[in-house]
Amino acid sequence: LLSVKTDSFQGVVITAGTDVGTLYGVFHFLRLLQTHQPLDNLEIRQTPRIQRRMLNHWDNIKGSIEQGFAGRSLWRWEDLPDTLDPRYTDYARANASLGINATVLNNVNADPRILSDEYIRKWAALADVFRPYNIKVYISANFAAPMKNKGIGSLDTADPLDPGVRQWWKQRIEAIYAQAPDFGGFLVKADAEGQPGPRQFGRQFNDGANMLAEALAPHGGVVIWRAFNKDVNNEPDPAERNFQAYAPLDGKFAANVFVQPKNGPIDFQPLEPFHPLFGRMPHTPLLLELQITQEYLGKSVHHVYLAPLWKDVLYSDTCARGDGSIVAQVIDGSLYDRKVSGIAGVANTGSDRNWCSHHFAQANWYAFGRLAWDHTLSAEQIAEEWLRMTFSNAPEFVSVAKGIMMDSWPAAVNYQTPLGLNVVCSGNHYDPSPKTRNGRQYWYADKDTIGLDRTTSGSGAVEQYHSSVANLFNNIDTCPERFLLWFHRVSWQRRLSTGRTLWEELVWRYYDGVRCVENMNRRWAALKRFVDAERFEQITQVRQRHLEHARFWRDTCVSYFQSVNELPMPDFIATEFGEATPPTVTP
Ligand code: GCW
Repeated sequence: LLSVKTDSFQGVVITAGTDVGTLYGVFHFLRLLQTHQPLDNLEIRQTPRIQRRMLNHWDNIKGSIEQGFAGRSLWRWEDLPDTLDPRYTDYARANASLGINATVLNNVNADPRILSDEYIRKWAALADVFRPYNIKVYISANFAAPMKNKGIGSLDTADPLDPGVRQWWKQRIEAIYAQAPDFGGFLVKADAEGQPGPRQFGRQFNDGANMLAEALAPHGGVVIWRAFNKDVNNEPDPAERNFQAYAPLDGKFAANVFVQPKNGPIDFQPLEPFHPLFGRMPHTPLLLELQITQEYLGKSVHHVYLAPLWKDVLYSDTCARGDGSIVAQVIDGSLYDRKVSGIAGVANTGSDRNWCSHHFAQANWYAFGRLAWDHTLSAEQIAEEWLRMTFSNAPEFVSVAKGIMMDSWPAAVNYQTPLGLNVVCSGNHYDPSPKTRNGRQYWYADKDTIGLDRTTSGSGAVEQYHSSVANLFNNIDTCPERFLLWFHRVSWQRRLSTGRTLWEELVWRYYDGVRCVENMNRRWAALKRFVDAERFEQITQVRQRHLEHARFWRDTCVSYFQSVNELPMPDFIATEFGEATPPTVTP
């Protein structure tokens, strides 16, 4: 984008080396207009830092969405390919405005029918709609599809080294490219949570991935193989599993295979240390999986702005090639001078009229796209852009609303999983359930202590990190307190940096998290004059539910932990937080 002024012309020139570059340039120009930026001295040149900027939809063929909280799937499979909902175009345009250039249409818990001729025709029609917006379609493949697809050859094995199986995939892939010539490739969840995989047939992950990769390679397709394999080994610590399964396979994957770990080693918790695989698989392109949909972060009820969480992961130092080898450099390829790169976000879109249910949840879709394009953007800047384009450019509105957004994630960590706790939730991943989760899998509380000892004198899990990182986490004095109970088993009486004991600090954080939500809501109430009545009312209502649920988390957790350690409630509850009585909820 270049502002030009001559005697006969004044304007902005938008140009690029490719057509799609021009499209992105125009969207950027619109963003400048909508956010009221000056246009007279533009000299903006951009290239995306990450090549594959993908949404992963966990949409099922029957129309439901796994961990989706914004209505039914956008894809109307029964009407495709003949009827094309205009929302498909809106979806593509919205994504293109952020630079998102890839979408996996179906759930990683994949229905094999998606690979049938009938369904290929359906999703090839979606690919046709998305193509002008530079969005490539990918599909989640069920690894046992050769055994499950009646009518397209039903084999009695899916062993990746079996010639018949290899042939089956080759033919399916040819059928796909005949309909969708720019098909991106397969995303695969293998040997995890009941999904089939090569291990079932006595083979390794790389055997499975490479078999698919070989069939896709002549067409330019790739395999994205998820490093999420709960069922694979008997390792009781879920934080260790995926590293153990994948680190030994580094260098054994074909050139067109990506391995896709989640941001942390367990599962999209409110806060996790970065996944130890980042920086420990130098010969394999790793594609980072983030979760935009708020599976563990209050679903569509809690307002949690996720850009700070993602920035936190992207800017974690793996130390893989000396200090300053951040996760973002592993992902964008710069750390290893790699030519290929990718990032994925599990989508939070659905057929709700506003796409994402909670009005503020849309900021997370937006932020994912912006960070995938340029991870150096700050969470504040992205929030500000989104607020200005979504609600108002009024400076008083923007600064207050941005403050609310920026406070929301730290608050959620505090009222759900402070100090390195994780998986405190019940099976619905929404409500608290500390009583059923107390154990040696996630954390363990008894009368005197709490936390898991993952240090070198405990399970040794910390050694999955590069030694500089491992040393930091291993030492209780240098381990960041927000990860304390993740790596250490700690006495309730230990004094922390705040001067409070561990028990006091835990209580403090639960109360402080809720107080922060109260504060967010008060600030929101003052913004009424900037927002239309309909959205203001909807947001105000859902904020009230958010607050009540945050209190439920606090009261359930604090009273449960107190029932375990039998310590008195700290005095500051009355003095600092104005609660005369301790919580009475029975966990
Ligand atoms: O966290 C779990 C979710 C599952 C999901 C799985 C995965 C798609 O509860 O719903 O399945 O992770 O990431 O594969």
